[in-house]
Amino acid sequence: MSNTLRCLTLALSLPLLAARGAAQVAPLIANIAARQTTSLDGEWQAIVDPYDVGALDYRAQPLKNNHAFYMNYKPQSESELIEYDFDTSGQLHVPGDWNTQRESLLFYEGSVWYKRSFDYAKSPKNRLFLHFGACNYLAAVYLNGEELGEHEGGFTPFDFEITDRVRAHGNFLVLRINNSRGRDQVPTVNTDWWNYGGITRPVTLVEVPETFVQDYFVQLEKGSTHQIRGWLQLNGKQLQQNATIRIPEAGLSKTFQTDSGGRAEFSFNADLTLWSPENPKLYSVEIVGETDQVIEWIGFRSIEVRGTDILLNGKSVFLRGISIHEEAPMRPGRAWSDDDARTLLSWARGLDCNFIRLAHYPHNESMLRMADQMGLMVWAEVPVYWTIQWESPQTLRNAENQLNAMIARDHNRSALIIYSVANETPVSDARNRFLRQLIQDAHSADPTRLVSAALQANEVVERNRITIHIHDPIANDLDVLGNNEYIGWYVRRPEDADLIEWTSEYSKPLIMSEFGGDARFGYHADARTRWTEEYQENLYEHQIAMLKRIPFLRGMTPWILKDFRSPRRTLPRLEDYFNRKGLVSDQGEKKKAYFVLQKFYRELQSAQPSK
Ligand code: GCB
Repeated sequence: MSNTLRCLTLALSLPLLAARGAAQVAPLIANIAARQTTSLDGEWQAIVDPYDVGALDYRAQPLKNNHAFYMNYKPQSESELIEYDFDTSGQLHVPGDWNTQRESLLFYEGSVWYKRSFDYAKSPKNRLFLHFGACNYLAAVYLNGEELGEHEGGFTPFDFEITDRVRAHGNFLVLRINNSRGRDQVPTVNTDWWNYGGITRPVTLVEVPETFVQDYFVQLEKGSTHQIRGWLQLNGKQLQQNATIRIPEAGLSKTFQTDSGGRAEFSFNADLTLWSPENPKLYSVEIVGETDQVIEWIGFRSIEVRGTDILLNGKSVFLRGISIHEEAPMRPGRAWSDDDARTLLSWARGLDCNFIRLAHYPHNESMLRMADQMGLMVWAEVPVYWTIQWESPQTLRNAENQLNAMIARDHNRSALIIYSVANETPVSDARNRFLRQLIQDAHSADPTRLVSAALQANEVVERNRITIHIHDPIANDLDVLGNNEYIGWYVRRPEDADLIEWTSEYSKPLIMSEFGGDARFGYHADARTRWTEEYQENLYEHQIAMLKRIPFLRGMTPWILKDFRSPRRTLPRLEDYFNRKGLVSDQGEKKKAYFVLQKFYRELQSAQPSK
């Protein structure tokens, strides 16, 4: 696939697409739920196309005529040869992965074409955008037989402006989604989660005034609990305007002038009730221009690091966390809805968590908004996982795009405190350079959050003493260190945790970002028998005893809340293509280890409520 075709959500890519004559790539529009929207969710026609015959001819050249599926062409006579038909090819629900909608697609990796028609009566003065929550992995988008552009990356939103292309009647929108894995992609070919393909998040038409509030950042200044600092960005022709930030409940109304680029930066004092897990206070914030206004719920809190401490609103906090994959709680497939988020996060709340790790890629926006409401601090991450192609500039650009899109979508969520740029990546010069660039990107896109990565420390055995020493060339660049370890599962016995000492070269907080072991719910035997609930329970007991002894530990996100599908997990009856490290089963049944962790978190909570 040519790079020049890729619809990147950064302004960087604009000239490339313009050169190809594709539609203008639109910058991300913040908070689309607060705009005038029309949902395009529902049943879409779908053609499964493993050989890409809808895009390429038999010489592998791009099809340009009515044989290309995006033309949605119907034969004009009995004799005309057209070898595709959306109307009789079956349907897939959007949003949703295709894997769990048809049995034949469970393991499918390749292309699927989606089509739906719509009418749209747009106000002549307004502009119209087509917004996708996420499509995994590569999406080529066509409207009324013309290409709008492409987007790479399975977990971030993107949109196209279709103001001049939409018709009042009979629009047809076609997408080719391809979820083939590739070495140079992000993630790369090897992961431990299901490669769900499809239009996995909602599709929305967003109508806005000619000049509209495109994005804004309204947060407390780094280190402050009373100074709001931020910016707003207009998009359109009337870029110089008066713009007002209003927080009625806090008695605030501040007016600014946007510059010729449509931007205003601001800083002002505010007397606010701070957001925290104990009191997840959100304010209605109005961003009002002369031509448009958006209302948003925003919480205000500060998050900082001092020595080995993490300070929330100036006070030391221990992050009682759990890792979560974006899988639906009580049905197969990707999670995407408010209900999915509510159920997953209430399981975390039930454990007495104040923190969640949204692994290993940006989760849907509902998860972040629900975390804001439920008072769960969030670690969000990009799928820079295991063995990325560190030497490839294109791979780096792709990872940067995904990181920037995640930050752009979620930078007003008070729950979000940590951006993680990588998971278990093998140390090398090229990897260090790659990750340092991402760390720098995250800090400059949003200086208020902490940046971390899940590292892997090695053990040293010296005369009966086992030490695990935190050392990594990128550690100095991070605000918070993450570390994954599997003592008692992949290495050693659970009891060996009792003998292990942890040391660190850095005066920085550590989050144990993973530990755990597999258990099949309902399988019982003694604690030495692998795959039983007793084995997992025993492992958690020894882990917790060890973690309590790490002086610089400031949080943990055990692996993982719920069993999740993984193609790596082939063992019949025990795995059946599921990673079974969940504290609850894929059916929501709680395993014994769930209660061990819950007990520990309850003790921590009652020992020091703000900890
Ligand atoms: C890890 C990975 C995680 C896996 C887990 C496991 O270290 O970060 O994605 O699922 O181990 O279960 O092996």
